[in-house]
Amino acid sequence: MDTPDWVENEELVAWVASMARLCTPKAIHWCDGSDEEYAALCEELVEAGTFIRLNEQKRPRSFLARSDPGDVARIEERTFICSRSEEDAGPTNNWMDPREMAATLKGLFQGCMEGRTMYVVPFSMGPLGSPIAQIGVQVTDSPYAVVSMKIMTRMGRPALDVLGADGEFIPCVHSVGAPLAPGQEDVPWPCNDEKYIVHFPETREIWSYGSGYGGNALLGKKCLALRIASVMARDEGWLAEHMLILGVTDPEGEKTYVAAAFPSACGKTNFAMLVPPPAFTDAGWKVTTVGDDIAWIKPGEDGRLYAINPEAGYFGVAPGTSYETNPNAMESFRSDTIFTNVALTDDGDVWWEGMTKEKPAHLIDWQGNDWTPESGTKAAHPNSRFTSPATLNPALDESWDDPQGVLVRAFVFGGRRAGTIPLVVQSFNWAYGVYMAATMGSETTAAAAGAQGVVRRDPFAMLPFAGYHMGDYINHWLGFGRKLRNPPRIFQVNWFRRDEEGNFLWPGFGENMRVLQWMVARSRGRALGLESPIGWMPRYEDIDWTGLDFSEEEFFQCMAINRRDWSDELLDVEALFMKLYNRLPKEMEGVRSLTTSALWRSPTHWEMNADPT
Ligand code: TSX
Ligand code: MN
Repeated sequence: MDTPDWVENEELVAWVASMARLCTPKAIHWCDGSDEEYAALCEELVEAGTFIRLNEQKRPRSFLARSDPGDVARIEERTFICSRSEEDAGPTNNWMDPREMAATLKGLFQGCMEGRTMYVVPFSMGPLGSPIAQIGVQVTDSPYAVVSMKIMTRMGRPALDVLGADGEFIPCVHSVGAPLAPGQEDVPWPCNDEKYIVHFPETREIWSYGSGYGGNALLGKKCLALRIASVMARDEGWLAEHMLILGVTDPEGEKTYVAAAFPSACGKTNFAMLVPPPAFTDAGWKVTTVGDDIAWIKPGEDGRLYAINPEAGYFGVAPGTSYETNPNAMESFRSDTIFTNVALTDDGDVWWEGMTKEKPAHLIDWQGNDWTPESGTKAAHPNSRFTSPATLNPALDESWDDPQGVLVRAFVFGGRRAGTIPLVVQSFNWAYGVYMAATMGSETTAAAAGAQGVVRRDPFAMLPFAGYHMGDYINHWLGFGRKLRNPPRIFQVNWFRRDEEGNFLWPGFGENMRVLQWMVARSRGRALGLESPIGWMPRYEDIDWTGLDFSEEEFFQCMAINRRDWSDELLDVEALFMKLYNRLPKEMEGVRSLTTSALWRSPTHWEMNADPT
């Protein structure tokens, strides 16, 4: 159990020793993050039956893992924010008294790694040595978590070198909660029915018990980079956001970076890796990926905003990903990838719903059973994932690993809405933009023709990820904007509007480039927009339609502001504001009431799009 000589941080050594006393593992393994270590751990996972090695020709150095069927997703009901005051966690988080929770955890973790190895996983969230990055150290008894952290973060000795002898790290404790008695045989996916995902925002600690899956087990991602980092960002004056970051290069070579927040099931990874339509690519337009899920954003000396992607890989939803919807993602997992809960083909490759038009005649499904198209079940779990390195993405931005970050000129907030919300609107100013973000939401996909699902409000797409009161979160954004010089422009988009028959009005995917182009031009003060009751909107002639047959009529359908729909919308927003009322900044109700009155006095241009009533 010797500590390697390259570990010089005494505080870390002491913490690891105390965790070992608590969890009583049979061995301690300090991860150096080398490729040899990764390969050896993968081999051990194959021998343990957790991993199936995929066809080396088709999917080099790649593996399939099948989780326990009861451990397939994040579990919001078991996620806790344990701030000293319940009020600080807010009405949208589960809270428990930190002392009570500490006692519970102590009981759970006592001896929880018996018979297993405790891995010590140092990692950097963000480019090594970046002033925006943070160092974390996860102890875990899951080798699956270790190899996933190797792909998703800058893991191992280089992170410890940045930490140095007296740097600070965020401690992350993880156990699958499945101790092994002497001689007891292990299972392929150890976990525990009792699960706890716990955050202590004041002491900046993370404790996760009982799950080996995704955000529950890879503690650098949702737990550190969003829940704990959002608290640090509030206290220190920066932003930790559930946002992708992309770069748009125009034919002159001028580059503009955009950060965008979408709730789940809106195709965030697809947008982060967007392939422009042929007419744009031919003209010299390019979209490059900095990140697909999380952005850490700090004001620079110049009063402008610089963003890094704290991650180093993609933990993406597999179903629906194809060469049609996202060729760059398809390339990113051509090799060196861990697939979880997808289907296995007869030639040792992977498959999921939506990957190809034709279903394979035979598969092994995500639970290990024989599957044919007649089975009537999903071959891959709907939340099945690929864990692939960012460096394999052909569209990776050249500055993705730049410690300084990239200059952000626009924020985009999107949702999946069948009605009401136009294709694109630019907010009048920062406060209106914060209102757009605070009120964004997605509809439950009740796909029946014309039927509209229930809108689930998801402020900033951060509802499951804010480490403190959502009202304070909105207030932090307002105060943050006041300190900026030439702040990023803020936009709202909706690729998912439908007609009465339930057909999508907008072709989406690569065609979103046309909307992106207008937003980029607006952010640089170049394109025109017309005033509407809800913000600035492009006219038909303000969008570049080269190579797409899309009529003015069709465009108006995507852009229409229907007064009855918006009256309903503004009332629905009131319900959200009631929930947050005691910490909601006054500006939010102000924007809501100004919009309510503006709706009935809109400029004439929009009358032709609006319902006349
Ligand atoms: O990811 C999506 N994006 C963003 C892409 C950059 N999806 C996939 C669903 C989300 C998980 C979309 N689906 C998008 C979109 O912009 N738009 C739609 C809706 C849609 C689906 C199919 C068609 C058009 C729109 N067209 C045909 O099927 C031919
Ligand atoms: Mn996410």
